[in-house]
Amino acid sequence: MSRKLVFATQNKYKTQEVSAILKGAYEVLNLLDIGCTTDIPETASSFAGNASLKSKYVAENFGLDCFADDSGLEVKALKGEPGIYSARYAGGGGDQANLELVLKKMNGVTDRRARFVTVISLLMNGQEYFFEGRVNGTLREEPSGTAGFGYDPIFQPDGYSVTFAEMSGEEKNAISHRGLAMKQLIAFLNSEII
Ligand code: ITT
Repeated sequence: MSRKLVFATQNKYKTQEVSAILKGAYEVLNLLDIGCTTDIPETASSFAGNASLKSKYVAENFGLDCFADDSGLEVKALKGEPGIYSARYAGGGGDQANLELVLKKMNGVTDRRARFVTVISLLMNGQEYFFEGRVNGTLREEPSGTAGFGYDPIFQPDGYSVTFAEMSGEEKNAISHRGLAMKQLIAFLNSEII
C-alpha cells in the first residue's frame, strides 16, 4: 500500500499534477481530503515564506506531516511580476483575468522572457526542508492551448515551440518548475529511512 502524504493546496490542478508525479509511491491527500476548508493566508513576501505558511498551518492544526508549494510566474520586463501575486494579479478575477492582465502589460514589449518558479516546504518530524524548481521561457502574444491552468496558455518553455497548455500533463511535468521541485522532494523522501 502506498504511503499517504498531505499536499497543502486548494488548487485541484496542482493536486492532479502532483498526484500524477507521485503515483505509485505516495497517495496524495489535499486540504479538502483532510477536512481543511480554511483559505490559509499567504502573507509572506517570498515563495518560500508562503509555502512555509501553508505547510505549518497543516502541521500545527492537524498534526500531520505535509508539504506545500508556492509558485508563480516572473516576467523580466515587469520586474518579476506577477511573482508571489500570480494567483491574484488581477484582483480576484481568476486565471483568465490574470493572464489577460499580463498580456495587456506586455503589449508591444519585445523582451518577453519569463520563468515559472516553485518552492516546496516540507514539514516532516518537526523539521522543515525546502526544494525549488524553475523553468525559463518566453511569453506568447496570444494564448494557445487548453491543457493545464493559470498562465500555461501564454508560456512557451525554452527549447520548445508549443506552450505548456499545448503539452500533455506528462510532457509538462517532465520539465516544469513544479515537476523539477517535486523530483527533489521525491529524491529526499526516498533517501529517508524512517
Ligand atoms: P494553493 O495556494 O491552494 O496551493 P494557488 O492556485 O493559490 O493554490 P499558488 O499560490 O502557488 O497556488 O499560486 C500560483 C498561481 O501561479 C496559480 O494560481 C497560477 O495562476 C500560477 N501558476 C503556478 N503554477 C503554474 C503552472 O504550472 N502553470 C500555470 N500557472 C501556474
